[in-house]
Amino acid sequence: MVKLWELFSKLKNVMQIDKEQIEDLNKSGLANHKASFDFLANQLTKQGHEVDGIVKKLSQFQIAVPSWALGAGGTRFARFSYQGEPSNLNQKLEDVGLLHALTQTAGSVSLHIPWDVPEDYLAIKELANLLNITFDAVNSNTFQDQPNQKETYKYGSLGDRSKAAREQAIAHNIEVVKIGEQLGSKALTVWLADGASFPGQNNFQESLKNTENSLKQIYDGLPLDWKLLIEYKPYEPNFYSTIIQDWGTSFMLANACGERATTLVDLGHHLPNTNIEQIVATLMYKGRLGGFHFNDSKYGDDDLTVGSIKPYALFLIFNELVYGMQNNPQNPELSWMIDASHNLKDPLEDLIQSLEAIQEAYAKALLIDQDALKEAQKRSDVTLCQEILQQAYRTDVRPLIQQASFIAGGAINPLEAYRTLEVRKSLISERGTDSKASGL
Ligand SMILES: [Mn+2]
Repeated sequence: MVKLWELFSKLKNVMQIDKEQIEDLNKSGLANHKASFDFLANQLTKQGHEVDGIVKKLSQFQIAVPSWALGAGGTRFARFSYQGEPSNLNQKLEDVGLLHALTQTAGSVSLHIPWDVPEDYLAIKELANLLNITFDAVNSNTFQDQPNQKETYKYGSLGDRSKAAREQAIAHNIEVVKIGEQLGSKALTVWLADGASFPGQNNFQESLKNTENSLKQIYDGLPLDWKLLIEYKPYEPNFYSTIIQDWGTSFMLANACGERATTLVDLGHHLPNTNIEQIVATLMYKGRLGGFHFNDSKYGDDDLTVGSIKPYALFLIFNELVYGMQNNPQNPELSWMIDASHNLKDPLEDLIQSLEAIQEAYAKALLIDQDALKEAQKRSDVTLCQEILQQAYRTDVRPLIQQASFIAGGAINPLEAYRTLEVRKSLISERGTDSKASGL
């Protein structure tokens, strides 16, 4: 009895945006929205598109928010905190709940262990339920040492030459899976910092062999309805070599593990000008694209707001994703996640912008006339091929996204609603000016 009462009192204090508040806000912009939506829907219908189907796909598209992106990030030089940051797991879920209430597209959270180990599983699940969010992939952490940890990860973890360090890292991953199981997650994401900063530091073949063997042991410990997502990255924190440096290495390791092991593409984890859309196509063709980390970058793993630097590249990537979802039934259902860091902007505003950019790229990709493109390709009409892609890209699809949010009960303009409701001000008065989010 005591337990139930405690839970109730905890839930009573949850920061939430009511449906009525959003409905009220939507009233003022509704006439304008309706006019632009009807105009666009009319044009698209004339072009042969099924507008209702597109809007439905957009409202079904859910993106996981990473628990580590709700506070201010930092650079290797400094971290400037953002006021009202969530300082515990409950508050992180509240933040995702706020994003979801406004956008109706942030329906899940991706946790990082050990930063987000729940103290009370029942209470956390109740809170997630109340906020209408689920738990997406759980992330392990073997790139930093934790207090009282026996072996160090300074020189590596799953691929380290020390057997004891490898065993500790494997055990940690299995532990993360157990935590995720209790929350209803269905995937484990492994990103390794393992590598070398100087030539001669590591034996490449030994490192790869150790990593492969460790991943196989983790894979063998996965529940049968779970996926293993293997992330790759060319450099950083190591600057000479990284063991899982590219999609090919990840793909090879996934193959060595088994069918439910897949590759995770993080947009920032490529050398400049890499053709990411082609990587997406290759992996989907082979049925091995398991997940996606959205962000944007100018130079490296900059973790900037999605769509802020290269929106056309994002559109081309979505073209391959849409094609793959329609033509590659051998590929598993994808885990969609944001992996960004916010140093200047309000993290929640930044995430609203990212969610919108993802929806925008997806909507534009859905508008590509695939039949016409195939026909133009057959005739090698290169000019027309480009025109067909750009016809879709140049369409202002925002009314479609607004409609998807509106019919699902979200705000027509989430960012404006966030500001009108003064959400950050409420968060600051609730949590204070110097709260700090755990994580990077
Ligand atoms: Mn990532």
